[in-house]
Amino acid sequence: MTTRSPSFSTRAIHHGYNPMDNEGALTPPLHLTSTFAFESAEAGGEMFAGERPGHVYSRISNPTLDLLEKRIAVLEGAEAGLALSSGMGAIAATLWTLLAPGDEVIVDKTLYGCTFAFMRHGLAKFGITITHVDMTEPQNLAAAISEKTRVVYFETPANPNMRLVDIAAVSEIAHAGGATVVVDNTYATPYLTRPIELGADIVVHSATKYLGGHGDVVAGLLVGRAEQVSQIRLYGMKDMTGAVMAPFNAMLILRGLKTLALRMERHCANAQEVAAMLEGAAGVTKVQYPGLRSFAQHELAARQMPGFGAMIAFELDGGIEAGRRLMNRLAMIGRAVSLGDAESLIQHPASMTHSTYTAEERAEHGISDGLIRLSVGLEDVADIIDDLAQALEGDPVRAAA
Ligand code: 3LM
Repeated sequence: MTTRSPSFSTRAIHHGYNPMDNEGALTPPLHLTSTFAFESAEAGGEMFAGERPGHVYSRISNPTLDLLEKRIAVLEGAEAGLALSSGMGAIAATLWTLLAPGDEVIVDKTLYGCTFAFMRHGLAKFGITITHVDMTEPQNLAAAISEKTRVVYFETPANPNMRLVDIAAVSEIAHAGGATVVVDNTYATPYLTRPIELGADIVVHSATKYLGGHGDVVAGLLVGRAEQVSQIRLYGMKDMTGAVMAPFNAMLILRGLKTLALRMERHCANAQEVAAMLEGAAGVTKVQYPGLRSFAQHELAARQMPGFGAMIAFELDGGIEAGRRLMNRLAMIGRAVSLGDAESLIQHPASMTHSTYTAEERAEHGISDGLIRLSVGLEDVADIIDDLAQALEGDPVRAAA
């Protein structure tokens, strides 16, 4: 008998569930209930007082969510997990829990548009200072951190320009300054990066993306130390945001997680080929993909990620006008925001996902107006490349055939 602990894909399928606990049902039951009956009035009171375990109300906990929370925690190498209504729900519940007026949060230069807006127009309104630092150079954080800094927050790779942050180096500096490190791991997924193992404290996800993987659900997850996750559950989620995940959505994410490893392998392989094709295509002036040797942080990518993900940012000669023409000529790749679906999706950050930034803010935060973002899907890579090639006009693939 082996004593080796189960590997990633096995845990993604089995962790935390035994069919024999549920009449042999192979698939975990869906607990569609808002509330839970108490055995007695005293038992209910004890549950509210935190003196007796059990479920009380589905805004606080639910058995279907509980399984998903255990599963994401084990996949991320964390003590505990929490399921929320959306990625933004996870981010808001975390930051409302950790921050108070007068505190500072230091964030990387580039963030997903709504996260940027939440900080700049939400948190800032309540007396929290938001300081943007270029964390691609960890020493910049060392220079900026102060006794007011409660949280250090970043995405790696960052949405939409693919900047990477060295999680271990930044976490060390943040901890020396007494700050909590929160990482948005949506782009990488725990299959490619596990920030907790590199020193981060809390990981947040838009589970809408790769974790769900099928474009049919909006959902969020977070993981961290049990005590911190419990605080976020009982304060940030229960009282401050109410952003709990619906049980049915938890089922969809549990189903998505079962194939996460398989899907990420194919996503990465497809994206590597698409990035190489774009880099060699006439009219493409810049391709940002961590798996390319030309990528400025390729060395860090190779060290921090066993695969390079499936998000590509690129620019065309002719700027956004050329970008719009390209998008409009695509026959198979979908013109849509979101990412991580089976379908390849393309969008223009400046006018779509990152339109929450003003033009000046985009320039300051490294989001160029000509940037096009491609989420490489799971279709046959030859078909993805064909569609891009015909839309780029030169059509080298078909011409060569
Ligand atoms: C998008 N992103 O197309 P939800 N963190 C990251 C994200 O990319 C997102 C969230 C958090 C996109 C959504 S834009 C209108 C559509 C890195 C979402 C927020 O709340 O689950 O959408 O996650 O880039």
